[in-house]
Amino acid sequence: MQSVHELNARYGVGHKIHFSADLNGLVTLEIENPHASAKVALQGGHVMQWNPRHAEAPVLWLSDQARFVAGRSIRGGVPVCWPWFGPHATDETLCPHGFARVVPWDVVDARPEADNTTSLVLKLVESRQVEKQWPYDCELTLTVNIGPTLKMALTTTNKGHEPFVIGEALHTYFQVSDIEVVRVLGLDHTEYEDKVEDYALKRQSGDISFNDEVDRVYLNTDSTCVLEDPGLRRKIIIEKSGSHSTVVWTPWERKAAEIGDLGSHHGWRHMVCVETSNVRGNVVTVEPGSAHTLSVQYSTESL
Ligand code: TA6
Repeated sequence: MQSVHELNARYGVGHKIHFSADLNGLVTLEIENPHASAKVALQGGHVMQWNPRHAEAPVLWLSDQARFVAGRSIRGGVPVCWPWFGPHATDETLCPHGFARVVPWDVVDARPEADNTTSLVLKLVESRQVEKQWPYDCELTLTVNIGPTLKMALTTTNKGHEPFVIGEALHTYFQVSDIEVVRVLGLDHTEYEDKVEDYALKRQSGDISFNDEVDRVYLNTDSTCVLEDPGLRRKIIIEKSGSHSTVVWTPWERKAAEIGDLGSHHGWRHMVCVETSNVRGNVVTVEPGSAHTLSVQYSTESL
């Protein structure tokens, strides 16, 4: 008897691109194709879920305490941090990690591809709220391809006459069996700033494992990272371009309790963030009339 998993993989479900609005008016886009299913919130251009049919467990972690409220960031999936990372340089009243993840985005394109994947192009909607925080003639788009891999490209276009500097990250929450059994490979010998120790500058030795809060900004690295999870018998491969920083984060128990929406039943144990980014010493200057793209591809393999 074939499993549902095998039946789906064999017959697929055709293509579905379905928009719906919840009671708060937040618009969600559900995607089904023979390779994968996904869920995207238009607010923030926020990919919340990606479930390739070959995977035994979701690849992205979404908190069961995530709040779907206009103007609030959704805990989990792939929050888009832009045009700054961390606290604003001068105004602490502004949203940490920038406003992109908490403002409306619009659909530029959503279509099935010949290879049975689904492509989306989303664009941040210009508004007074955005202009007040970011007084530049600028466009931000996110191109997403949903299939056996998840591909994302965040493009900043400077349509004005003066350069500007951006900090940015795809702040991705990956689903793991348990934070204490996973390792992150690919950053050996890489310099990093340790936010747990007041940004002390250190160098990575070997693979990254976790037994307490980790909040590290790995600098000047374009390395592919691999998240190995023996508990789920899988590895997640994180290939990037246009990115020179990688942030690795687990809040651990105390910080998770402070943050408050990291999931019931120790939800923090089942996630780790590996964030493709340009932050701290790797922020990007976008010259007038030019565009900059940060891209990433997630794929999974059995361990
Ligand atoms: O990327 C790690 C980090 O900067 C942590 O310091 C923590 O603040 C996390 O992001 C979550 O930030 P958020 O604003 O989404 O709660």
